[in-house]
Amino acid sequence: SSQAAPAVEELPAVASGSAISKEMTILFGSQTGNAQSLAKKAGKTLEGHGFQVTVSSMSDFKPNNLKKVKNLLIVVSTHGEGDPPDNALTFHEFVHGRRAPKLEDLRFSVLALGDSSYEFFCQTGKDFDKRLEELGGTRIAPRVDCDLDFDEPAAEWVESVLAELNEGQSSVNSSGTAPAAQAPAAESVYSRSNPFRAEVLESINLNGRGSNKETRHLELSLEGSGLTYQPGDSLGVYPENDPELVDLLLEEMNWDPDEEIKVKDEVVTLKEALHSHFEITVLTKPLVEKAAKLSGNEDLLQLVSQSDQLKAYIDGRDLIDLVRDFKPWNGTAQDFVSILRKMPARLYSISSSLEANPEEVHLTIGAVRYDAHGRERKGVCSILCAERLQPGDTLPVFIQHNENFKLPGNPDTSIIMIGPGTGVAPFRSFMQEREETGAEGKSWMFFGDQHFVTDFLYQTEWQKWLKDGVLTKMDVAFSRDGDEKVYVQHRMQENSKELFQWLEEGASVYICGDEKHMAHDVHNTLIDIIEKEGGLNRDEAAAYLAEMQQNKRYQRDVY
Ligand code: 2AM
Repeated sequence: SSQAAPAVEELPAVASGSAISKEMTILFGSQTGNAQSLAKKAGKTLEGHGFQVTVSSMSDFKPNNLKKVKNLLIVVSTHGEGDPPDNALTFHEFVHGRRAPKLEDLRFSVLALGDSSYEFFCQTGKDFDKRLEELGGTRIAPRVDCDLDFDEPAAEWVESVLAELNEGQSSVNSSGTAPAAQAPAAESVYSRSNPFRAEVLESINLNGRGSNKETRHLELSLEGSGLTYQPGDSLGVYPENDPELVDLLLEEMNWDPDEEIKVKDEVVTLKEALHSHFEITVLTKPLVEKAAKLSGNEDLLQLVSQSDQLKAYIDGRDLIDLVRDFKPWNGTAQDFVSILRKMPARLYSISSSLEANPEEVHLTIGAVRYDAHGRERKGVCSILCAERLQPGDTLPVFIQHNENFKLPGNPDTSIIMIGPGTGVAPFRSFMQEREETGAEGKSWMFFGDQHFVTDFLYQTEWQKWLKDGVLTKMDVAFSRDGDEKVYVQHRMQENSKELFQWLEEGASVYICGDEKHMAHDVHNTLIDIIEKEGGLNRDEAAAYLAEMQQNKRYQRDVY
């Protein structure tokens, strides 16, 4: 309803014949915090143009109020196999369900975030966009799908929304971005678009000799940056490509490494551009399609014409494979480089507490190495950290705040932490914080990895916290020490009675780590336990967990 709206100048009539309301609801669904910060930014911009804006997480929004909303912006990311973020799940389900209301008076627009190297690129945004139209809504502006480099398209989307709301002229300043679309004031000057060069203080392999794994513990200095973070936040890191891969590419393409290349407003050598400005390791569908257009190569055009073939081709292959397989490449290096994705930042869950380590940030990074299509492949950032980065070197970093993975506000609240492998990271931060602040709540850690002897990450720290009572209880699952696999969820099952008791007493549950297998299985195990110990049926048990999630007592940081 628009009774409280200030006077509106001449505005075009909408479908219902009434003037456009100056009320705007912005709902976000965010896992890592990007959609959330973009939603807030959009909110500030719209407020600057006289709108009364409500910005809310989808999980905090009462679905029954949807009917009353006149103007709705949705900012939502997509995860895994086209899945909504946790805090979008319930709302996504509601909107797609039979109880969703008719929305003939609704005007809406969707900003979708995603990663074009995944098959179901921006799927959740596409879902909402399609469904809101089906329910009778009218688009304010077309949906915008953003790849990893989302800042510019997101700002353009806000502008197009404003323009359509007949606010266009005043919204665009000379730099092309809306005036209020700047980073919040009173924070560090360093951000995603202006990263801080953090010095490496320490770099240690946490795994013992003979392990199948290499897990880097990095300590970085934030001195002089003004950057701050809370347990549960992540650190964004801009990596550089492996110089060997860069040389291989230059050779393969017969390019002059010293050729000057334009990257945005900068001019750098081709070698430098390939080293630190562009992604050369991942093939995405849009990239291969652009490459086909650029080269006009018949075989490549044929490949991109069939979605299934293209999908099979890009799996496990990189840019070097592409340029080898579809030679020769005509045209300039500049043209070729301009189809590449800008080097995206990698996000790592922070494994330290700032309270306990002033002006430092610690990371726990698993080195990624595997074979595919006859060549050894290496993770860009993890291998930079494991193999090339030395103490004294610097890394461009920024803080990615994550409101969706936070210690309980009340230090007396019990916490249950489930974090096998590098999923241990934020829980080291939680423990350091609780120790440093003298929090009294109980805490229970489930950790797992392959072998006790080589892979018990931060073992002595956990043992000390247990001894000092900072940690109440710890259960570990070493999957490859016995004849049968044991995982964290088996330890949870063995402790189901006590675990359910903790839940009943108000404990919060946190999962961090692998999404596809671990987090999924642990989620189902939680439902099993609630079903069994609570004497509920499956649906009721799922609802119990869903309610915990709604109340922020069940939080996940999964990847
Ligand atoms: P595995 O590699 O021996 O199968 C950290 O990587 C630990 O998580 C390892 O012990 C790994 O066991 C285990 N893990 C693998 N799949 C899992 C799953 N679906 N649920 C829980 N833990 C899993």
